[in-house]
Amino acid sequence: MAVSSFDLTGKRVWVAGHRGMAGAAIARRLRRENCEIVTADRNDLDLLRQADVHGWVADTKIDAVFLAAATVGGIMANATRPAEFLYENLVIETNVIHAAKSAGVKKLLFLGSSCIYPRMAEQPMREEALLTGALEPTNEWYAIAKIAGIKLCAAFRRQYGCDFVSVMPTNLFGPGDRYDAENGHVVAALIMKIHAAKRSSSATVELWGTGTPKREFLFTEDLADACVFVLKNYSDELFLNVGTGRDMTILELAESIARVAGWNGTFVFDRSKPDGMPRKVMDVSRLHALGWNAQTSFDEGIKQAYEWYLANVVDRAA
Ligand code: GFB
Repeated sequence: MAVSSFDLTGKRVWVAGHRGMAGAAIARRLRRENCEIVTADRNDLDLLRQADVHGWVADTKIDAVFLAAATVGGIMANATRPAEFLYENLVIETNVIHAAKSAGVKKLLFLGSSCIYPRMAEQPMREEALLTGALEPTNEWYAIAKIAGIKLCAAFRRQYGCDFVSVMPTNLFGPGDRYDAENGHVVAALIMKIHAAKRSSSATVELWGTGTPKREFLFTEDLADACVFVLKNYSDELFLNVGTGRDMTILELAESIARVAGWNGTFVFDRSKPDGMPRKVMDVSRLHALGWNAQTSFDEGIKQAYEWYLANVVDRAA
Protein backbone atom coordinates (compact mmCIF):
# COMPACT_ATOMS: atom_id res chain seq x y z
CA MET A 1 0.00 0.00 0.00
CA ALA A 2 1.45 3.32 -1.02
CA VAL A 3 1.33 5.79 1.83
CA SER A 4 1.50 9.38 0.63
CA SER A 5 1.13 12.81 2.06
CA PHE A 6 -1.25 15.31 0.49
CA ASP A 7 -1.37 18.55 2.45
CA LEU A 8 -4.79 20.20 2.38
CA THR A 9 -3.50 23.47 3.80
CA GLY A 10 -4.51 26.39 1.60
CA LYS A 11 -5.99 24.06 -1.05
CA ARG A 12 -9.25 24.61 -2.89
CA VAL A 13 -11.27 21.46 -2.28
CA TRP A 14 -14.46 20.67 -4.19
CA VAL A 15 -17.01 18.46 -2.45
CA ALA A 16 -19.14 17.16 -5.33
CA GLY A 17 -22.48 16.13 -3.83
CA HIS A 18 -22.31 18.38 -0.76
CA ARG A 19 -26.11 18.25 -0.29
CA GLY A 20 -26.10 14.47 0.11
CA MET A 21 -25.54 12.66 3.41
CA ALA A 22 -21.91 11.66 2.67
CA GLY A 23 -20.91 14.89 0.91
CA ALA A 24 -22.40 17.10 3.63
CA ALA A 25 -20.50 15.15 6.28
CA ILE A 26 -17.25 15.52 4.30
CA ALA A 27 -17.82 19.29 4.01
CA ARG A 28 -18.42 19.49 7.80
CA ARG A 29 -15.26 17.50 8.46
CA LEU A 30 -13.20 19.67 6.09
CA ARG A 31 -13.98 22.75 8.22
CA ARG A 32 -11.36 21.38 10.63
CA GLU A 33 -8.73 21.44 7.85
CA ASN A 34 -7.10 24.64 6.81
CA CYS A 35 -8.52 24.52 3.28
CA GLU A 36 -11.07 26.36 1.16
CA ILE A 37 -14.22 24.30 0.61
CA VAL A 38 -15.77 24.73 -2.84
CA THR A 39 -19.32 23.61 -3.61
CA ALA A 40 -21.78 24.04 -6.47
CA ASP A 41 -25.54 23.75 -6.12
CA ARG A 42 -27.50 21.68 -8.58
CA ASN A 43 -29.11 24.78 -10.08
CA ASP A 44 -25.68 26.21 -10.87
CA LEU A 45 -24.00 23.02 -12.06
CA ASP A 46 -25.75 19.93 -13.40
CA LEU A 47 -23.26 17.09 -13.04
CA LEU A 48 -25.05 15.18 -15.81
CA ARG A 49 -23.97 17.78 -18.37
CA GLN A 50 -20.45 17.05 -19.58
CA ALA A 51 -19.59 20.42 -21.12
CA ASP A 52 -20.87 22.29 -18.06
CA VAL A 53 -18.81 20.13 -15.69
CA HIS A 54 -15.64 20.54 -17.76
CA GLY A 55 -16.14 24.31 -18.02
CA TRP A 56 -16.90 24.77 -14.31
CA VAL A 57 -13.96 22.64 -13.11
CA ALA A 58 -11.56 24.43 -15.46
CA ASP A 59 -12.79 27.88 -14.36
CA THR A 60 -12.97 27.14 -10.64
CA LYS A 61 -9.30 26.26 -10.13
CA ILE A 62 -9.64 23.25 -7.86
CA ASP A 63 -6.78 21.37 -6.19
CA ALA A 64 -8.66 18.36 -4.81
CA VAL A 65 -12.05 16.68 -5.25
CA PHE A 66 -14.21 14.49 -3.05
CA LEU A 67 -16.55 12.77 -5.51
CA ALA A 68 -19.54 12.02 -3.26
CA ALA A 69 -22.23 12.99 -5.80
CA ALA A 70 -24.41 10.03 -6.77
CA THR A 71 -27.95 8.87 -7.34
CA VAL A 72 -28.56 6.76 -4.23
CA GLY A 73 -31.32 4.96 -2.39
CA GLY A 74 -32.28 1.86 -0.46
CA ILE A 75 -33.01 -1.62 -1.72
CA MET A 76 -36.39 -0.82 -3.35
CA ALA A 77 -35.17 2.37 -5.04
CA ASN A 78 -32.25 0.38 -6.48
CA ALA A 79 -34.47 -2.48 -7.60
CA THR A 80 -37.20 -0.37 -9.21
CA ARG A 81 -35.17 2.46 -10.84
CA PRO A 82 -32.33 0.56 -12.57
CA ALA A 83 -31.96 3.01 -15.46
CA GLU A 84 -31.49 6.04 -13.19
CA PHE A 85 -29.06 4.24 -10.91
CA LEU A 86 -26.91 2.96 -13.76
CA TYR A 87 -27.08 5.90 -16.17
CA GLU A 88 -26.86 8.84 -13.77
CA ASN A 89 -24.05 7.37 -11.71
CA LEU A 90 -22.00 6.48 -14.80
CA VAL A 91 -22.43 9.97 -16.24
CA ILE A 92 -21.65 11.83 -13.01
CA GLU A 93 -18.46 9.80 -12.47
CA THR A 94 -17.19 10.05 -16.00
CA ASN A 95 -17.88 13.78 -16.17
CA VAL A 96 -16.22 14.65 -12.86
CA ILE A 97 -13.23 12.30 -13.20
CA HIS A 98 -12.46 13.33 -16.78
CA ALA A 99 -12.92 17.04 -16.00
CA ALA A 100 -10.59 16.70 -12.98
CA LYS A 101 -7.91 15.13 -15.17
CA SER A 102 -8.33 17.76 -17.88
CA ALA A 103 -8.05 20.63 -15.38
CA GLY A 104 -4.99 19.14 -13.67
CA VAL A 105 -6.67 18.45 -10.31
CA LYS A 106 -3.94 17.09 -8.03
CA LYS A 107 -5.97 14.63 -5.96
CA LEU A 108 -9.41 13.04 -6.26
CA LEU A 109 -11.20 10.64 -3.93
CA PHE A 110 -14.12 8.66 -5.35
CA LEU A 111 -16.77 7.14 -3.07
CA GLY A 112 -18.00 3.71 -4.16
CA SER A 113 -20.16 1.31 -2.18
CA SER A 114 -19.91 -2.10 -0.52
CA CYS A 115 -22.53 -3.38 -3.00
CA ILE A 116 -19.73 -3.70 -5.60
CA TYR A 117 -18.91 -7.12 -4.14
CA PRO A 118 -20.39 -10.42 -5.37
CA ARG A 119 -23.58 -11.55 -3.66
CA MET A 120 -21.89 -14.66 -2.28
CA ALA A 121 -18.50 -13.04 -1.56
CA GLU A 122 -16.57 -14.58 1.30
CA GLN A 123 -17.25 -12.60 4.50
CA PRO A 124 -15.78 -10.32 5.70
CA MET A 125 -15.25 -9.00 2.17
CA ARG A 126 -11.69 -8.20 1.20
CA GLU A 127 -10.86 -5.73 -1.56
CA GLU A 128 -9.62 -8.67 -3.67
CA ALA A 129 -13.20 -10.03 -3.92
CA LEU A 130 -14.09 -7.42 -6.57
CA LEU A 131 -15.28 -9.06 -9.82
CA THR A 132 -14.96 -12.62 -8.53
CA GLY A 133 -18.66 -13.51 -8.85
CA ALA A 134 -22.21 -12.49 -9.76
CA LEU A 135 -23.66 -9.35 -8.14
CA GLU A 136 -26.74 -9.06 -5.89
CA PRO A 137 -29.61 -8.50 -8.39
CA THR A 138 -31.42 -5.82 -6.34
CA ASN A 139 -28.53 -3.39 -6.66
CA GLU A 140 -26.41 -4.62 -9.56
CA TRP A 141 -27.14 -1.45 -11.59
CA TYR A 142 -25.71 0.80 -8.92
CA ALA A 143 -22.88 -1.67 -8.30
CA ILE A 144 -21.86 -1.72 -11.96
CA ALA A 145 -21.75 2.08 -12.06
CA LYS A 146 -19.64 2.16 -8.89
CA ILE A 147 -17.28 -0.53 -10.25
CA ALA A 148 -16.88 1.63 -13.37
CA GLY A 149 -15.98 4.58 -11.12
CA ILE A 150 -13.26 2.59 -9.35
CA LYS A 151 -11.90 1.44 -12.69
CA LEU A 152 -11.95 4.99 -14.09
CA CYS A 153 -9.81 6.18 -11.18
CA ALA A 154 -7.45 3.24 -11.65
CA ALA A 155 -7.25 3.76 -15.43
CA PHE A 156 -6.60 7.51 -15.18
CA ARG A 157 -3.93 6.77 -12.58
CA ARG A 158 -2.23 4.18 -14.84
CA GLN A 159 -2.45 6.02 -18.13
CA TYR A 160 -2.12 9.67 -17.08
CA GLY A 161 -0.49 9.44 -13.65
CA CYS A 162 -3.47 11.12 -11.93
CA ASP A 163 -3.49 10.77 -8.13
CA PHE A 164 -7.08 9.49 -8.03
CA VAL A 165 -8.07 7.02 -5.27
CA SER A 166 -11.28 5.21 -4.29
CA VAL A 167 -12.95 4.15 -1.05
CA MET A 168 -15.79 1.64 -0.63
CA PRO A 169 -18.01 2.68 2.27
CA THR A 170 -20.31 0.18 3.91
CA ASN A 171 -24.01 1.05 4.62
CA LEU A 172 -24.10 4.60 5.98
CA PHE A 173 -26.44 6.40 8.35
CA GLY A 174 -26.55 9.71 10.18
CA PRO A 175 -27.50 13.36 9.83
CA GLY A 176 -28.75 14.32 6.38
CA ASP A 177 -29.99 10.83 5.47
CA ARG A 178 -33.02 10.69 3.18
CA TYR A 179 -36.10 10.07 5.31
CA ASP A 180 -38.27 8.42 2.70
CA ALA A 181 -40.02 5.18 3.68
CA GLU A 182 -40.10 3.77 0.13
CA ASN A 183 -36.78 4.95 -1.33
CA GLY A 184 -34.57 5.40 1.73
CA HIS A 185 -31.93 3.15 3.22
CA VAL A 186 -32.90 0.79 6.00
CA VAL A 187 -31.74 2.86 9.00
CA ALA A 188 -33.63 6.00 7.94
CA ALA A 189 -36.71 3.97 6.97
CA LEU A 190 -36.78 2.19 10.34
CA ILE A 191 -36.26 5.41 12.31
CA MET A 192 -39.30 6.83 10.49
CA LYS A 193 -41.46 3.74 10.96
CA ILE A 194 -40.57 3.25 14.64
CA HIS A 195 -41.05 6.92 15.48
CA ALA A 196 -44.45 6.87 13.74
CA ALA A 197 -45.44 3.75 15.72
CA LYS A 198 -44.43 5.44 18.95
CA ARG A 199 -46.44 8.57 18.13
CA SER A 200 -49.56 6.60 17.19
CA SER A 201 -49.12 4.04 20.04
CA SER A 202 -49.03 1.28 17.44
CA ALA A 203 -47.96 -2.15 18.76
CA THR A 204 -46.25 -3.38 15.59
CA VAL A 205 -43.82 -2.18 12.93
CA GLU A 206 -43.38 -3.92 9.61
CA LEU A 207 -39.89 -4.90 8.45
CA TRP A 208 -39.27 -5.79 4.83
CA GLY A 209 -38.01 -9.30 4.12
CA THR A 210 -37.14 -11.75 6.89
CA GLY A 211 -35.07 -9.59 9.25
CA THR A 212 -32.20 -12.11 8.98
CA PRO A 213 -29.84 -10.41 6.47
CA LYS A 214 -26.74 -8.97 8.09
CA ARG A 215 -25.40 -5.49 7.47
CA GLU A 216 -22.54 -3.35 8.72
CA PHE A 217 -23.39 0.28 9.52
CA LEU A 218 -21.04 3.25 9.58
CA PHE A 219 -21.90 6.66 11.02
CA THR A 220 -21.52 9.46 8.42
CA GLU A 221 -19.14 11.54 10.54
CA ASP A 222 -16.78 8.53 10.73
CA LEU A 223 -17.08 8.03 6.97
CA ALA A 224 -16.16 11.68 6.41
CA ASP A 225 -13.19 11.39 8.72
CA ALA A 226 -12.01 8.29 6.83
CA CYS A 227 -12.37 10.06 3.47
CA VAL A 228 -10.24 13.01 4.60
CA PHE A 229 -7.71 10.60 6.11
CA VAL A 230 -7.44 8.56 2.91
CA LEU A 231 -7.19 11.61 0.64
CA LYS A 232 -4.35 12.95 2.76
CA ASN A 233 -2.48 9.72 3.43
CA TYR A 234 -3.05 7.21 0.64
CA SER A 235 -2.08 6.99 -3.00
CA ASP A 236 -2.55 3.67 -4.78
CA GLU A 237 -4.59 1.94 -7.46
CA LEU A 238 -6.28 -0.47 -5.04
CA PHE A 239 -9.42 1.00 -3.45
CA LEU A 240 -9.94 0.77 0.32
CA ASN A 241 -12.89 -0.62 2.27
CA VAL A 242 -14.32 1.79 4.86
CA GLY A 243 -16.41 0.40 7.69
CA THR A 244 -16.35 -0.94 11.21
CA GLY A 245 -15.82 -4.62 10.39
CA ARG A 246 -18.85 -5.50 12.60
CA ASP A 247 -22.32 -6.46 11.44
CA MET A 248 -25.78 -7.23 12.83
CA THR A 249 -29.07 -8.62 11.56
CA ILE A 250 -31.79 -6.28 10.31
CA LEU A 251 -33.94 -7.39 13.28
CA GLU A 252 -31.12 -6.46 15.70
CA LEU A 253 -30.86 -3.09 13.95
CA ALA A 254 -34.62 -2.54 14.37
CA GLU A 255 -34.43 -3.50 18.05
CA SER A 256 -31.59 -1.03 18.64
CA ILE A 257 -33.54 1.80 17.01
CA ALA A 258 -36.62 0.86 19.07
CA ARG A 259 -34.54 1.08 22.27
CA VAL A 260 -33.16 4.50 21.35
CA ALA A 261 -36.61 5.77 20.33
CA GLY A 262 -38.27 4.33 23.45
CA TRP A 263 -40.82 2.12 21.65
CA ASN A 264 -41.68 -1.32 23.06
CA GLY A 265 -43.71 -2.99 20.32
CA THR A 266 -42.99 -6.03 18.16
CA PHE A 267 -41.82 -6.45 14.59
CA VAL A 268 -43.73 -8.22 11.83
CA PHE A 269 -42.29 -9.20 8.47
CA ASP A 270 -43.40 -8.40 4.93
CA ARG A 271 -41.86 -11.31 3.07
CA SER A 272 -43.03 -9.99 -0.29
CA LYS A 273 -40.19 -7.43 -0.02
CA PRO A 274 -36.60 -8.45 -0.85
CA ASP A 275 -33.87 -9.34 1.65
CA GLY A 276 -31.09 -8.40 -0.75
CA MET A 277 -27.60 -9.62 0.00
CA PRO A 278 -27.63 -12.23 2.81
CA ARG A 279 -24.59 -10.73 4.50
CA LYS A 280 -22.42 -7.69 3.84
CA VAL A 281 -19.52 -6.96 6.17
CA MET A 282 -16.20 -5.45 5.19
CA ASP A 283 -12.68 -6.55 5.94
CA VAL A 284 -11.24 -3.21 7.02
CA SER A 285 -7.75 -4.41 7.89
CA ARG A 286 -6.07 -2.34 5.16
CA LEU A 287 -7.51 0.91 6.48
CA HIS A 288 -6.70 -0.11 10.06
CA ALA A 289 -3.10 -0.83 9.03
CA LEU A 290 -2.86 2.71 7.68
CA GLY A 291 -3.91 4.00 11.10
CA TRP A 292 -7.65 4.80 10.78
CA ASN A 293 -10.46 3.40 12.97
CA ALA A 294 -14.12 4.40 13.34
CA GLN A 295 -14.67 6.37 16.56
CA THR A 296 -18.46 6.45 17.04
CA SER A 297 -20.17 3.51 18.75
CA PHE A 298 -23.22 2.18 16.92
CA ASP A 299 -25.61 3.18 19.74
CA GLU A 300 -24.20 6.70 19.89
CA GLY A 301 -24.54 7.04 16.10
CA ILE A 302 -28.17 5.86 16.18
CA LYS A 303 -28.90 8.30 19.01
CA GLN A 304 -27.47 11.20 17.00
CA ALA A 305 -29.28 10.11 13.82
CA TYR A 306 -32.59 9.93 15.70
CA GLU A 307 -32.05 13.34 17.30
CA TRP A 308 -31.24 14.80 13.88
CA TYR A 309 -34.43 13.27 12.47
CA LEU A 310 -36.53 14.74 15.29
CA ALA A 311 -35.00 18.22 14.94
CA ASN A 312 -34.76 18.45 11.15
CA VAL A 313 -37.60 16.36 9.77
CA VAL A 314 -40.29 15.93 12.45
CA ASP A 315 -40.08 19.40 14.05
CA ARG A 316 -39.85 21.16 10.68
CA ALA A 317 -42.94 19.36 9.40
CA ALA A 318 -44.89 20.29 12.55
O1 GFB B 1 -30.16 -0.06 3.22
P1 GFB B 1 -30.94 -1.02 2.42
O2 GFB B 1 -32.21 -0.53 1.81
O3 GFB B 1 -30.12 -1.63 1.21
O4 GFB B 1 -31.25 -2.24 3.42
P2 GFB B 1 -29.00 -2.77 1.09
C1 GFB B 1 -32.00 -3.31 2.95
C2 GFB B 1 -32.14 -4.42 3.98
O5 GFB B 1 -32.97 -3.98 5.05
C3 GFB B 1 -32.86 -5.59 3.31
C4 GFB B 1 -34.21 -4.72 5.03
O6 GFB B 1 -32.49 -6.80 3.96
C5 GFB B 1 -34.32 -5.24 3.60
O7 GFB B 1 -35.16 -6.38 3.51
N1 GFB B 1 -35.32 -3.83 5.44
C6 GFB B 1 -36.25 -4.10 6.38
C7 GFB B 1 -35.60 -2.60 4.92
N2 GFB B 1 -37.14 -3.11 6.46
C8 GFB B 1 -36.75 -2.15 5.57
C9 GFB B 1 -37.29 -0.88 5.22
O8 GFB B 1 -38.31 -0.41 5.72
N3 GFB B 1 -36.60 -0.17 4.27
C10 GFB B 1 -35.44 -0.64 3.69
N4 GFB B 1 -34.81 0.12 2.79
N5 GFB B 1 -34.96 -1.88 3.97
C11 GFB B 1 -27.76 -0.97 -0.19
C12 GFB B 1 -28.00 -0.40 -1.55
O9 GFB B 1 -28.24 -2.27 -0.19
O10 GFB B 1 -26.40 -1.03 0.12
C13 GFB B 1 -27.41 0.96 -1.60
O11 GFB B 1 -29.39 -0.31 -1.76
C14 GFB B 1 -25.96 0.97 -1.10
O12 GFB B 1 -27.46 1.39 -2.91
C15 GFB B 1 -25.81 0.25 0.22
O13 GFB B 1 -25.13 0.36 -2.04
C16 GFB B 1 -24.39 0.10 0.66
O14 GFB B 1 -28.11 -2.81 2.28
O15 GFB B 1 -29.62 -4.06 0.72
